[in-house]
Amino acid sequence: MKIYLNGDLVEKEKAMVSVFDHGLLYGDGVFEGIRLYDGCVFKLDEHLERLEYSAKAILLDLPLDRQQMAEAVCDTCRANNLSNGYVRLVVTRGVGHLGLTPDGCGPPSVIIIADDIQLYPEELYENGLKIISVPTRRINASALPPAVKSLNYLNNILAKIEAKKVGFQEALMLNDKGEIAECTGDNVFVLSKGVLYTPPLDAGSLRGITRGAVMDIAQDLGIPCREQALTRYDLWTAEECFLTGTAAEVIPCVEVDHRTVGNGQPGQMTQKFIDKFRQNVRQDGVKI
Ligand code: PXG
Repeated sequence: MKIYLNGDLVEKEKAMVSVFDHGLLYGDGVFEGIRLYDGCVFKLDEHLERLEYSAKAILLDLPLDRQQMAEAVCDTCRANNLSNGYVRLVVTRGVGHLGLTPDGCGPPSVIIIADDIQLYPEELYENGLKIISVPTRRINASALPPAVKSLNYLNNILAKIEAKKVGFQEALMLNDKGEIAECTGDNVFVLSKGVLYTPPLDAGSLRGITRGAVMDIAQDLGIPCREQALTRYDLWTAEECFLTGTAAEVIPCVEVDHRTVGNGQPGQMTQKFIDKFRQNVRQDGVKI
């Protein structure tokens, strides 16, 4: 496997970063997870825009412009003969000294890994996922904008561990007001009385690319979609619920906090979103 590392494509075993890289020392950096479907990178421009915004928000100057970054992503996929997979694009503050200050750090380290993807088993798309809310909260939006996809995922990791410890594959994360923020790496949607709802970004949700794609599908299907603060009660009493993310795509959720959602089967509308999303990913990509 070839890894893109600061302009070179190097063998996996030789793809090393320094122990003084501030991405490792402090989680000081940003990243993206991107999908490749049938030789086309899905929503590449949207991912690169989000990466640029994340970098800008943390005052990190990306060493490559949009076009160069796009080429680096495509080159990495080609170098690995990949036509379907997952691309992890990471930019760290770079190598520096001990101490928080980024003064003396740099240049930023750019890492691109293109690999196969570990998806949820197909069985879960057919029967639905069961999720549980956990004690670890999403970081307050006034502390760190949730739109910044930074390398700091510790609270999401703790949430995942908490869910797994009690036998669930995915955790529902709340914000400090007790409203729904998102799952550990996926956005949340519910369908209630013909309207699709998802938490607003200031509730602590990432501006998910899949979330955006699902909102576009809702428009195409003529289903009203609202960004609205949601509580656990709204999920317990919804007719349908699903999660969205680059890795998971659109996955039905049939149980929240031991309460059955709808009739306990993936909803009909959810199935429409899954089908439409799976169609779109094969049409909307950038050829590598
Ligand atoms: N919320 C969070 C906190 C995320 O990190 C999403 C929602 C979904 O966004 P997209 O743009 O993918 O629709 C994400 C992104 C992984 C992994 O290894 C996935 C994400 C983040 C971190 C790791 O599967 N998803």
